[in-house]
Amino acid sequence: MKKGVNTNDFFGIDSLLNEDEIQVRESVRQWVEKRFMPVINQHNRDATFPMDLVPELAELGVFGANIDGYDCAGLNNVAYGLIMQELERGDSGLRSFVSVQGALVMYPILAYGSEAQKDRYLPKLAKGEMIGCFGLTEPDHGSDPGGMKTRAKRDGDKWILNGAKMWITNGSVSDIAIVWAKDEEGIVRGFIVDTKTPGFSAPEMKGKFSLRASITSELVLDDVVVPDDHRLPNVEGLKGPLGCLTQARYGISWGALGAAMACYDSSVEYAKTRIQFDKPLGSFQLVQVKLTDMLNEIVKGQLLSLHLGRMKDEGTYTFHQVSLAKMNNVNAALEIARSARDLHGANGITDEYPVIRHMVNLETVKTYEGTHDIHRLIVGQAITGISAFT
Ligand code: TGC
Ligand code: FAD
Repeated sequence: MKKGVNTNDFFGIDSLLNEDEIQVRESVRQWVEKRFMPVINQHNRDATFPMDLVPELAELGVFGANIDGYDCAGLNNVAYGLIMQELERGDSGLRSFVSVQGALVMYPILAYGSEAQKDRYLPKLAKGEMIGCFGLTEPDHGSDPGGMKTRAKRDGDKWILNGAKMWITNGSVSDIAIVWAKDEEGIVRGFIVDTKTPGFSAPEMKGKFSLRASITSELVLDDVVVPDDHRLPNVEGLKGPLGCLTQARYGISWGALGAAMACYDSSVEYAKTRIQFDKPLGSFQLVQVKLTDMLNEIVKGQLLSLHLGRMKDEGTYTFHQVSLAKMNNVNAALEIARSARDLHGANGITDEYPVIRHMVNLETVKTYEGTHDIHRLIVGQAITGISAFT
């Protein structure tokens, strides 16, 4: 048998990364391997998130890693993407925890908040001393957040919030919630809600078969009084929350590749060691084709996200391009995970191997942050100039 080539970097993509980017990737990869992998299976079985690791994640600098100042790491967007990749190589729930904190809680405060709000919240969120969640989706409004029923009624220098949010990552472990609500004129506004405020509750949602190592909650707002200085002053309209989603979707395009790589690596190892018909599985043409298809999609996805990251750093990317990358890479990762599950035979349904966990996680990743079909329609709108939604 001839020795295989290095398929970890089949297209020499490392040559397009600088030393800092590679170093960040390696340090996060090592942390995930050493600190997260030994505990993930138990957390996945118990449907819990390892909250005890939050201080170490903060120490690694992963919360709001692409933000300058406010005790954040100030990395470029490619290094940030590589962090997402390595976290999701561990588990989509781990990447979710970090992307919600950075892209959906810190980003809106940075982009739409007052200086006082930035000074008050961002350093604590960066250090993991405060955890946040993002409440956009409602029981009756998922893909169409513009139809939200949650209301914010002005009362002097205060607002009174009423409504319900659903499927909110980290809702019941959060200190603050970024809540999106319509005012009396129907204008969408963002609020930083202290989760200890009377009338606010966040019951945990149970029974998930996917993203088990991630806390998902409802948010119930029953006459929650929020001071006006907790409103995000520099944005109004649906483009506020949608602008945050662009940040998170960018990270997911990288993250999904991490999950795909974990499935691919496990498949290569399995194909070399599992013997059937007196030969390793990897000697059969059909198995080689499966491995080739996996690697093919990983390489294409890496190049897509890398170019997108460079454009993001230059400030030239569009949200339509982000939709295409999220849509493509998550779909490819899910197909890779399904193929890997098949290749592992019966072993593929146990948590002795990571593939079934990644496979079911990726069903969520394909749905949240805009479903696959919603992203196809966002790109379709860019192509035709016609919205499929109105
Ligand atoms: P539409 O008229 O298209 O847009 C309203 C305004 O927003 C602008 N816009 C965006 N801006 C920035 N980034 C984006 N991605 C944007 N998409 C649209 C748009 O230009 C317009 O601006 P303006 O100035 O003209 O007012 O609004 P629509 O109601 O027709 O929207 C339809 C649609 C489908 C695009 C949108 O609502 C959508 O993306 N739906 C999917 C919902 C979604 O992704 N929800 C995610 C919830 S958060 C979550 O899942 C967290 S998961 C946890 C984790 O990440 O780990
Ligand atoms: P629906 O909108 O009801 O869609 C159902 C199906 O119909 C999908 O296949 C969809 O593609 C299709 N569909 C809908 N509209 C159209 C159309 N116009 N044309 C064609 N097909 C269409 N949300 C938050 O705000 N914050 C969070 O932190 C968060 N975390 C989440 C964590 C998990 C584990 C999950 C599962 C979800 C989370 N979400 C969160 C919610 C997520 O963003 C929504 O589930 C997602 O936007 C889809 O909404 P929906 O589930 O209501 O599906």
